[in-house]
Amino acid sequence: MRFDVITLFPELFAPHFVHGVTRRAFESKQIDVRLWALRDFGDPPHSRVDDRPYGGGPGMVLLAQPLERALAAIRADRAEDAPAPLVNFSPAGESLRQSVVAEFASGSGAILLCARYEGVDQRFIEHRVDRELSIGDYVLSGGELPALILLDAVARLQPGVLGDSRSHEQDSFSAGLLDCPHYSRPTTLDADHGGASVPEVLLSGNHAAIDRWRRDRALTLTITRRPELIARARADGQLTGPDEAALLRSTSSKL
Ligand code: 4FV
Repeated sequence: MRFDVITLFPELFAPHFVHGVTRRAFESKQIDVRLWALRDFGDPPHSRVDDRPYGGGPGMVLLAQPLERALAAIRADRAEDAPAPLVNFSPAGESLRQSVVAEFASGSGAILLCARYEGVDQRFIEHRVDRELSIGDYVLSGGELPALILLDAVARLQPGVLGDSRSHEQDSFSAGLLDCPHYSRPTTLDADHGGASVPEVLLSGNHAAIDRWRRDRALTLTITRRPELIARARADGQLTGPDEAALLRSTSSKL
């Protein structure tokens, strides 16, 4: 799949494509990222890409025309029948969730607009942008980090990227729940490190019991920290009888 990124700072991206498990997806071009420097499409004579907001006020706004030129160049270069969606990152967008990531991970890619300054001329958004995504209720200096977050989350879902595909089947949110706790060596920490031991069930080799224990811990943590996720999982029919029993136990134990 191909992602074209419109950005004022293309140099911010490359370091993220050569480290960690996702490197394989980028180097193998499973995720083919093309970077387009918005400055190359600026208004002559000084490649201007922003100007003051009409109506006054602080800051600058990204101009529509340089963005139109960049988009036209990308569409011509992609030359695809089904035009890829143009995505703008903004606090006003729909929240980026694992379900949205999964959509992109099974698609043909997208064009990612990384805004800067106060944002983008609204006419370009209304006329050209297909989808606005938010990574959270805070204001960033630019859309590059949100774009990298989407690319990272999509890359790790590509076949063969995570050593064991169960890894992402079991992750947080793919089951609509927070993840269970994880433990590794040693089975018991020494006293000055708290002396805590690993839950016995994890050493039992009884995988049905281990899966049940992990599911129950994920449910308990989720009902405590993100009860709205439990409501959504229940509404989506993702909770079984034993799940509801575990939730009852965890909520009644708190009473
Ligand atoms: C943002 C967010 C975000 C707003 C103005 C870029 C900045 C600047 N994008 N989730 N939160 N974007 O703060 O996605 O242009």
